[in-house]
Amino acid sequence: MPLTFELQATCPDTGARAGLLHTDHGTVETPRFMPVGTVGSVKALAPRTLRELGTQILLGNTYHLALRPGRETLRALGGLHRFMAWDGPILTDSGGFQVFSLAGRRDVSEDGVTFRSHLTGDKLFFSPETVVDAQRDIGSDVMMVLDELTPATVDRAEARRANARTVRWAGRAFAHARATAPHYGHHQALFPIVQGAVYADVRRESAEALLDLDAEGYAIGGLSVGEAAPVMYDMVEVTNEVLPQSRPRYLMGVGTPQNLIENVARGVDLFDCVMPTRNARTGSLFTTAGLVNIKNARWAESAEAVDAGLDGYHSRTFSKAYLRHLTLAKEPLFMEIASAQNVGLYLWTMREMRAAILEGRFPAWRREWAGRLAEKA
Ligand code: PRF
Repeated sequence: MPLTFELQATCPDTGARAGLLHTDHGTVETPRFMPVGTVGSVKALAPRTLRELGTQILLGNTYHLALRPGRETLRALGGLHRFMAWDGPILTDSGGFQVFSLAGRRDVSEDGVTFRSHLTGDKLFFSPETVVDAQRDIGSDVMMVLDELTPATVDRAEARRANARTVRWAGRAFAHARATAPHYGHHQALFPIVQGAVYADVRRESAEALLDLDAEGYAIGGLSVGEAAPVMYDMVEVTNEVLPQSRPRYLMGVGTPQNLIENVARGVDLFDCVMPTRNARTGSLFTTAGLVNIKNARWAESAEAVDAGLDGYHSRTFSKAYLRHLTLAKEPLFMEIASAQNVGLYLWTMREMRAAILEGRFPAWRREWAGRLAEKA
């Protein structure tokens, strides 16, 4: 079945929306955060835990999965859902962002990108077409087109040039996806990616050009790459003025809980970010009481729960002193508890926003929480 998006409510005072995204692996309530499972695992969290935390859709990375375990292995084992034992929806990033982060190890032409594997040093080639083929082997419910990333500092001419190529590549990706079939019996949607750096006119031009594809959803890329947060918010706003109300909008690789709130207020439905899992591994916790550095001596004898404001097992069961001890002792269990806390907090934030939008009290919720979540506990 094609991917469909059902708009349930819109906030009369902001651009916030609540909706349902129907996929062959189940329905996703939006707005939603997608935990990042780059290589087919959300670090330290088993699928059962992810479900308990409220995960409804996960993200995987084509670049990493194509390198290891490789497309043939995934194909032989029936795709990523079966391989990682996650039966909910999966969205895969195209590899564009990863390849463009390989400074000095890549060569871009109109055809595609040549790069060296960060694992073996082997020379590899990604094109708009091969990246669709790889995502067919992975079997993600939502595939992303290959895009050309630019640094935050590019000038307008370079942003226009790179975006024009991203738009041409999206056309090729859609033509290829329409000419190929999924391997595993479920539908695979393909989302194009709006680029345009920090230039409102290039962003508008990008979104308008991609409308012709009549895609099942649209992504916004090239943000949260070093620009100031208000600039990101402005770019999301101008982009969402052009994108259709009737399609889901996914803001790639964003951000802090405060960034999520501000972008939901501007009409974004889906997010992913490594921040909750990455910060967990350095002892930086997101909690309903604000930011906590669990290594701080302040918590040495704290019997308080990791986060009494959440109702998850990991957040309620263990004390801050115990988690601090595990972190300093580098005990693997600290990764599980801290990751469950941070992913749990992100999912809680999204659920709270969704409920507030459905109940017509999103502006009040935003006033109460946006600052609170960003303060030091
Ligand atoms: N493009 C792709 N993946 C991404 C991004 C992008 O622009 C970003 C930018 N924040 C994160 N992940 N393909």
